[in-house]
Amino acid sequence: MADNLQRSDTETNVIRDELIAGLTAPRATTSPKYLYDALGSKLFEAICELPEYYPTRTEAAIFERHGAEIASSVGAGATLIDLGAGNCAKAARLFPSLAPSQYVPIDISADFLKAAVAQLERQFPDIRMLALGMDFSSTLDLPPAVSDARRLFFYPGSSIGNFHPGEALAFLRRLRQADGDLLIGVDLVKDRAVLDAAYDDALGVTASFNLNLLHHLNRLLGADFNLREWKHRGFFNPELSRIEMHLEARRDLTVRWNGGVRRFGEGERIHTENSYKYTPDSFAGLLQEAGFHLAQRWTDERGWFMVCHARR
Ligand code: AVJ
Repeated sequence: MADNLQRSDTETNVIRDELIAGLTAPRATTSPKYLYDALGSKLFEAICELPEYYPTRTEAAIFERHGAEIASSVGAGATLIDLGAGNCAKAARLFPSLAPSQYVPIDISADFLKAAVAQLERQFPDIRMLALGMDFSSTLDLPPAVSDARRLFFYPGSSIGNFHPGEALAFLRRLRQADGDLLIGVDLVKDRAVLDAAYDDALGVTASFNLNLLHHLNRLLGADFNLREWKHRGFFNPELSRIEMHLEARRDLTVRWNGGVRRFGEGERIHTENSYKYTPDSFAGLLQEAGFHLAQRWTDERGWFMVCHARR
């Protein structure tokens, strides 16, 4: 996602300050966005292929099975705004049924988007396309080239789960204020063993994904994290209805970076990600609180994942 970016000195300093503040806090934390350097993005793609990681394929099955109903609920001719589009593959599978008039993929890395869009423009010459490289979590100011046709924000993959519920509510409100309807994928609360396995798989790909964060921090901060001194933890916290990922120190150790140092005791953790899980009702409540009207929702037979269409 973010590694082929040219950053200004100011951006680099903001990143450093944010990371150092998190790492030196009494309970060390880092934002999940730092999991996605070039290798991290590839490891996430590998996670989506794991037998234990059900969200991606469960959501795809819902779109496959209910595609016609979803299309008739949403209606043709919308401006489809794809939040965190990546390789644009999820949205592209919906083009034949959704028939958007314009497609606007947004991601932090515009370079990556542009290649995907060039390909899609040849495949779907009737759909106007506009790739935007921006951080949509900080702004939704869309350029005038985004058409005034009815807007549909597309936010699949349960990415909403990375936000604390309060932040998720604020984000949904901003989408609504940006004049959009919403098609969103949300992961649901389920048997704890299923959740634990999805974030701590037998092959250790999720462990690698989490530990790779330390390589990324070493590059961003000039730090000396030794990956062999850290252990992946990924588990469901039922009180807070979220998966938590942490990196845990295997022994007492010291980490140094340009201009700083932190000691970690054995067993001490860096909290690297939350992934909130909703019930159909708790998520419907959140949509309603944000001012949306739930038009329709679809789940798989096991009730593991939900896709919602909400109107403003
Ligand atoms: C990309 C945030 C939806 O929370 O399931 C997968 C990221 N982390 N395995 C998720 C993730 C560990 C994923 N999201």
